[in-house]
Amino acid sequence: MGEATSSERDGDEGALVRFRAGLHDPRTATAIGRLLGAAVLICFLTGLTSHVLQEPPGWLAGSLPVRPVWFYRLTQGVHVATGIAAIPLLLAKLWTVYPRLFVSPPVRGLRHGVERASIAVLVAVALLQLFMGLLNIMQWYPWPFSFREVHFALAWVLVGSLLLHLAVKAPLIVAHWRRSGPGTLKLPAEEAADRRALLWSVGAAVGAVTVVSAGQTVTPLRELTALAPRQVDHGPQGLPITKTAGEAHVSERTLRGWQLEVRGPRPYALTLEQLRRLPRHDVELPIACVEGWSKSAHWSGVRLRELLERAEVPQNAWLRVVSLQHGGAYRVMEMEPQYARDPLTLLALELNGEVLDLDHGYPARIIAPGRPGVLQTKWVHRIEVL
Ligand code: HEM
Ligand SMILES: Nc1nc2c(c(=O)[nH]1)N[C@H]1C(S)=C(S)[C@@H](COP(=O)(O)O)O[C@H]1N2
Ligand SMILES: [Mo]
Repeated sequence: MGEATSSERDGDEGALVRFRAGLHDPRTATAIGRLLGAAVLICFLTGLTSHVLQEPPGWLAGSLPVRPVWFYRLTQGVHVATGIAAIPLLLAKLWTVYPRLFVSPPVRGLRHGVERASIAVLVAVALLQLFMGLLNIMQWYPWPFSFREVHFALAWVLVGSLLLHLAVKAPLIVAHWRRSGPGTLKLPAEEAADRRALLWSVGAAVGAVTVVSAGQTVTPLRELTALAPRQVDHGPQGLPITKTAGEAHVSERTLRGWQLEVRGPRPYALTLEQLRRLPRHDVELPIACVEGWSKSAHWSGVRLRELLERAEVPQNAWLRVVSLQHGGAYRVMEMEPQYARDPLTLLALELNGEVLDLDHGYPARIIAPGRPGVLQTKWVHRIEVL
């Protein structure tokens, strides 16, 4: 990037875009770019965490963390909050560099060509990733493909093209650090004021989008959640609902004659009455949805490990938990032994002091520490050993 401080320096480019240098100066682009880069990195790492917790590769599954109980609540809350904050950063970054995006001739040689191509990919993928993520947490699925798979693939393309971009810019970055300590490249006063105003506006925009959305997971901010897709106080028993019983086609009628089946070396089935007579345990655990909302709640029920011991299921067994729901991506969930054997993992019968609402998974649902909400299966019907 050159050091144009006036709109006229680049000739025909200047005629196309008469910009004020303070708003488009390379240092402004760099300052915003650093924040954006950090946000993308945080999104990438927390995103990978989400991926691994939901679909761990075999070699890792046995060592997924059970503590702290709010592990996924934190990582996915940070993922979505950082992703939202990245949107104004990306727009500001594009604003500071857009005169550079339309230089002519578009390609001046091999190196320049590679640079242009990497930037084109970077910009396109970053825009797609951020807006698709945003639509997803707004519960809008206008596309026919799996959000998760595409979002996962784009994450690698995004990080790859970002690294390529930094590699192409490396000589400039190095030169910048060699040549100038902070403040040596002084802008004229008026342009410096433009630059400060821009940075303050970007900061304010990032702060604003964060404050109006973070309340979906940071409970003290919940009064401010004007834009959050989830109001964490809405919903029966003080907890939001992702999929209602109606949507899952679970009703009093489909539940008639319900029994919990536990399959193992000594399989058995229990009616709800029998289940209620087993020793009760109380835990305080959050539901942390992949879509970024989360809330802690008080659960009461039977320890999963006691149900397993009754069926003489071995300590190191992997489980499959099956819901009464017909079809749907979350009907069946697998559980590694460290969760199955944890004293906090319950087959919950009560939520916040009341019998589970039908929408929260009546008669029985799984609640386990540290796991994504999608794995907290509702309307549990059968537990199998893998
Ligand atoms: C810097 C850009 C981003 C990167 C690199 C990124 C990366 C990832 C990755 C790798 C996953 C795991 C996908 C999987 O389980 O296979 C993920 C999940 C997710 N991301 Fe992002 N993400 C970014 C931005 C966003 C934004 C802006 C939002 C929303 C505002 C968002 C929302 C989500 C959601 C809701 C999930 C969970 C999907 C699911 O399991 O159903 N992401 N992200
Ligand atoms: N059977 C079944 N269980 C399910 C789901 C579902 O669609 N079907 N949704 C999951 C998701 S995505 C979340 S975040 C939690 C939400 O639990 P809640 O609706 O009780 O708040 O339930 C999980 N359990
Ligand atoms: Mo969820």
